[in-house]
Amino acid sequence: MNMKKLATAIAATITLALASPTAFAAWTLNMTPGITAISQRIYGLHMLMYWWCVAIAVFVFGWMIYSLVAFRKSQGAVPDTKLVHNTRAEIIWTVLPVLILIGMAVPATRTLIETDDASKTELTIRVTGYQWKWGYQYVESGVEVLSTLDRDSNAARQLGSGIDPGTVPNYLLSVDHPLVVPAGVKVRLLLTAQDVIHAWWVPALAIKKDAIPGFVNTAWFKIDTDKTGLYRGQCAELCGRDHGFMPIVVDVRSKADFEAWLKTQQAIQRPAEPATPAAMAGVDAAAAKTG
Ligand SMILES: [Cu+2]
Repeated sequence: MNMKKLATAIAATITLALASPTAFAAWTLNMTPGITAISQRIYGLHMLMYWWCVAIAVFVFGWMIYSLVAFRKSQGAVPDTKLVHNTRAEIIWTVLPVLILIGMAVPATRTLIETDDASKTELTIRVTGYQWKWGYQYVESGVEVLSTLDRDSNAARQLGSGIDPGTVPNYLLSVDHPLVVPAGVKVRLLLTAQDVIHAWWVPALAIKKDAIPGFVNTAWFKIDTDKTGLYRGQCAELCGRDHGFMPIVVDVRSKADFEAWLKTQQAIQRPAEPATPAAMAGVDAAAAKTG
């Protein structure tokens, strides 16, 4: 294929992709800015570093290509065989990258420290990974939710179901009971697992944390008050046969809506009464007898 044909083919491909809205929509190559201040800061860092890399690449490759073309042998260029090193050039190409790296490391470290600061949270949710579903326990109120793949996706995914997955909305990305959380509240997640290692990943929250049996990992988020709605994620640690069928859905509601939901759930679930001292004494006596 000659250069002209190749250029035409590339131009045609780009035009087609841009002209078709579906192809363009599928081109979500970049990460999401997300719905929390931290996720937006991480996105900003990512873009900052991306543009630094672009600038460095343009400079380095630009200079290299210019040198190759301008000083080619056919134009009478003669190599300088006497030059072994140039102290000034070496200082510049050492100091400049060090300054660039420091300029990237300082804001990145600052953000990293903040993502780790799960203090002063107002709500704690224990997230437990199971083969193959998620359990959410609102620690303060005792409300528990089990979140499994939605019925339509589950029916369509069965071998020989005859259902076209294209007809199922949010195929493999919907659940029966989403994780309901309030916006504008600092929420702490305590992540663990019951059987094998899972990972709780929700891009919009910029959270991807391992859920490990016997360990408790911590994460936190505070969602912008204007970002109510549904956000989707998935298990991000290969955890067995149905790893691909344990999605995550976060249902972000206003604080008032969330509290109303929590109250309803509390009424439905009626958490067990705490053990009375008399009952505990009976247990102690039984333990003493057998012990
Ligand atoms: Cu999993």
